[in-house]
Amino acid sequence: MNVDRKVQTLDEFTIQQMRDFPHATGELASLLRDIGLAAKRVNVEVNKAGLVDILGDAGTINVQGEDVKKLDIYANNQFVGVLKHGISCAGIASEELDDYFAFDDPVSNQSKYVCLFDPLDGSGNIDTNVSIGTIFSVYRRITEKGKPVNLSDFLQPGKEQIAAGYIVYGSSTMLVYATRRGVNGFTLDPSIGEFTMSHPNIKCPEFGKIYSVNHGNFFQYQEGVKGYITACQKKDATNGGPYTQRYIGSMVADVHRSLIKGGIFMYPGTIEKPKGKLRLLYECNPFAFIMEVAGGRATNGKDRILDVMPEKLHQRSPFFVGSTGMMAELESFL
Ligand code: P6P
Repeated sequence: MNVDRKVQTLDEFTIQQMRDFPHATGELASLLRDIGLAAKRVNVEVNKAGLVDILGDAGTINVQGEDVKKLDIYANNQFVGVLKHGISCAGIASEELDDYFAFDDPVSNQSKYVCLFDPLDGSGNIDTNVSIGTIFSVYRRITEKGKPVNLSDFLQPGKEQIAAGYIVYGSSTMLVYATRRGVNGFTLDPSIGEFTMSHPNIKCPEFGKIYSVNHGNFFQYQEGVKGYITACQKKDATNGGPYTQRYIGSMVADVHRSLIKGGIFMYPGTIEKPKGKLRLLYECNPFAFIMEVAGGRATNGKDRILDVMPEKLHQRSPFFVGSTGMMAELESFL
């Protein structure tokens, strides 16, 4: 009797990982399942955001009698909620929270991991129906188990990440998850309400023909960045130019495209914001980890992003990420 599966769900994938690595405690598998559950709940609200706007004048109480919260606060609460009541995470840091949040209960204090989140990146794009996303990063705690986590558990360099991923709420809803063993993409199948493996073992092409940057800041960029952007617009660009420019203004969508099709995404520092806009810990590091596992690269214009030693939870960093060939091209200008 053939019982081979045609399509593997996220849960089946995590169980398979536990079968393949019997010594694993299953905490990371459980963490990924928790994230998948929260992502499905957020997806429901994101998909009806427009409706809520239409119904918004019904007041601040929704049909379930709950306060209608801002969507990114709602998203934050979903991810914090599943992790606080799970078995794998001792605490989280979030773009929506000023400080880290140690769960500090007997079970959580014994958990192995901490998570950092941007629960709903690009939420300003919701009212124009542009893709938005959740970004997450997982580290092993470095402080002693049995006690609450502290800031040092969160201020680890990106190269210490155990796993990272994102959910893109777009034309379809996709969860992309990376460990050192590889990057896998799961697309939400609404007919069964499960994320199902759709993009196994994602690799970033060595070259692409799409560069992604906010041209509006062009005259504020350093000379090398301006030089590279100009080179992308010329026929003699390394991979046969001129390249196409695509910039959605939603990091998850722009970097996801660069990962799948090849390309380069840049959020450089500017005269007004020398450190750029993107956050190191829960935007740059997770995407740098994912991209490197997939064969790409990520820097801050000088150093490998994953080597940067963080000093503050919400510190910003210039960010360049994408195909190795295009990153090399860029660096020849910096
Ligand atoms: P700008 C969204 O607000 C965000 O944080 C990222 O998702 C996106 O890449 C960036 O800001 C866009 O910023 O300054 O180009 O509008």
